Amino acid sequence: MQSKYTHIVLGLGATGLSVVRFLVTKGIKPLVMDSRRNPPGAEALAQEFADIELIAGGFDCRYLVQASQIIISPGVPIDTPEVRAALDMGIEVIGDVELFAREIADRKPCVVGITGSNGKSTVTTLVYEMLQKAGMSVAIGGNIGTPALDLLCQDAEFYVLELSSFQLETTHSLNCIAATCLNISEDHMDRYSDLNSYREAKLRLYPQSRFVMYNLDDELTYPLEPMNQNHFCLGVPEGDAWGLSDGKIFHGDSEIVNLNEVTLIGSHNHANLLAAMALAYACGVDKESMVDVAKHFVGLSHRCELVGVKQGVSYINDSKATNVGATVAALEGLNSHLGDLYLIAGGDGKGSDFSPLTEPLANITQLITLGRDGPKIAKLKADSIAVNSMAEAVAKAAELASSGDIVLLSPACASLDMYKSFMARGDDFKQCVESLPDGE
Ligand code: UMA
Ligand code: ADP
Repeated sequence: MQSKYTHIVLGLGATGLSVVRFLVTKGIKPLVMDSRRNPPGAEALAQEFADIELIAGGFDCRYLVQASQIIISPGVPIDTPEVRAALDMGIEVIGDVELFAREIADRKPCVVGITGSNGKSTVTTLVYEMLQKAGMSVAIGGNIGTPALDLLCQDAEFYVLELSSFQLETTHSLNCIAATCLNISEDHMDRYSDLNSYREAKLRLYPQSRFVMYNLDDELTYPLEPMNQNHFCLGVPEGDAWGLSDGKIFHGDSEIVNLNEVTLIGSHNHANLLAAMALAYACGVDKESMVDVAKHFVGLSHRCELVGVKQGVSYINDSKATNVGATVAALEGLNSHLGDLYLIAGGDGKGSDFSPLTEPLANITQLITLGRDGPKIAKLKADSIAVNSMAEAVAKAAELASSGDIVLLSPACASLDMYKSFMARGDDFKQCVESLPDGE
C-alpha cells in the first residue's frame, strides 16, 4: 500500500487539533490517528476540516512507516510499539511544542519555559501577569491549557509556556529567553521507569534556554552541566540570586517586597513567587510591575483555594494536587494552623510511592480516603475512613469537624479514575461543601 500522507498527527485531543490547524495553514493535509474509538476531538475535526481523514481505534503502522514526520500528542507515550517501529525506521517523531519552536526559530528568543513537578501553572500565570503589567504583549499556553501552536495567531512579543515532561520529551529546539525547573518529585511513574528518567525529561529544557533558573533547595533541579544559570532559594540569596530573608524577597542585596504585603500563602508559593520574579526580570520586567502582581495575585482555582466556611469549618480545595509532592506541600503549608485538619485524599496514584506522606499525615486529625488508590494511602495512617464518593467524604468530614478546623481536599492522585479532570473533582467538592447547612 502506497500512502499519500507525509505528516501524521497522533492523538486527537487539544494538541492534535492545534497541530492539524497549523499544518493546514501550511498547505499540508495530515492523516490523524487516535487509539480510542471515539477521540475527544473527532467532532471538532469533522466540523473544522471535513476533508481531513481520521483513523480511530488504533495506530496504523502502514501509514506511520511511510511518513516523513509524525507529530505525537503528549498523552501518547513515545514507547507505543507502533511509534517505536516508525522511530526504528528513522522517521522523525516530534511534539507540537517542537513545531512551535521551529516556527519562531528566526525570531530573537521570546519564550519563557516553565517546568517542574508542582507550581508550573502558578508560576506560568505569575510570569504572564508580570510581563503584561510591564506593558509587554504576551501569550500564555502549553500544558496549562492552550496548545502552543494556537498561540501563534496572537503574534505576541513573548510566549510564556508551561511545559510537561511529556512535551519536553519531544522538544529539541525551543531557544527560550529564560527557563526554570521548579522542583522534582515523583509524578507520572506509570510513564517513566524511575525518577531519574522523569527528571531527565524535565531537564531537557535547560540546554534549550539562554538563561536557566534552578531551585537551590532542590538538588534534582540543578543543571547537569554548567550553563548560563542562576538560582532562587528560600533563604538568604548569594550573589545576585533571588531569595528570602527576614520575611522579605531579595534580589541580591536589593529588597523587592515584604511578604506581609503578598497575598499568596505557604512557603511553596513564596518559592513560586521568587521563580516568577527571576524569570520576569530576565525578560526586562521592572520591579514595580512584579511587586504589583505579587501583591494582588490570589492564586489559581483548585490550588489550596478556600471554597467555603460552614459552621466555622474552612473547606479548602486543592484538587490540583495530583501527585504526592503537592499534597506534602499543602500539608506543610497548613501545619501552623491551630485547629484540627481533616484530609480527603485518593484517586489514581499513577504508580507513585506514597510513603513521603507518612510524616505529614502524622500531624493531621483524620484521613478520609476515596478512589482507586485510596486504600494505599489509608495504610499510612491509623483509623482512616474509606468512602465511595466525594459527597460521602465531605459529609463524613463535616460530621467530625468543629468550628476552627480545616477540611482539605488534596488527593495526591490524578482524578481520572472518578472524574473527567481535576477541575471536575474540585467542582464536585465545592458543590458538596455548598450543599452543607450553613448553621450558626
Ligand atoms: N491518545 C491515544 N493513545 C494513547 C493516549 C492518548 O490515541 O495512548 C489520544 C486520546 O485518545 C486523545 C488524545 O490522545 O484523543 C489526547 O491527547 P493528550 O492526552 O495528549 O491530551 P490533549 O488534549 O492534547 O492535552 C495535552 C495535555 N495532556 C496531557 O499531557 C495528558 C494537556 O495537559 C495540555 O493542556 C494540552 O495538551 C495543551 O498543551 C493536561 C495534563 O493533564 C492538563 N497534563 C499532564 C499534567 O499536567 O500532569 C502532563
Ligand atoms: P502544576 O501546574 O505544576 O500542577 P500548580 O501551580 O497548578 O502546579 O499547583 C499544583 C499543586 O501543587 C497544587 O496542589 C499546589 O498547592 C501545589 N504546589 C504549587 N506550587 C508548589 C511548589 N512550589 N511545591 C510544591 N507544591 C506546590
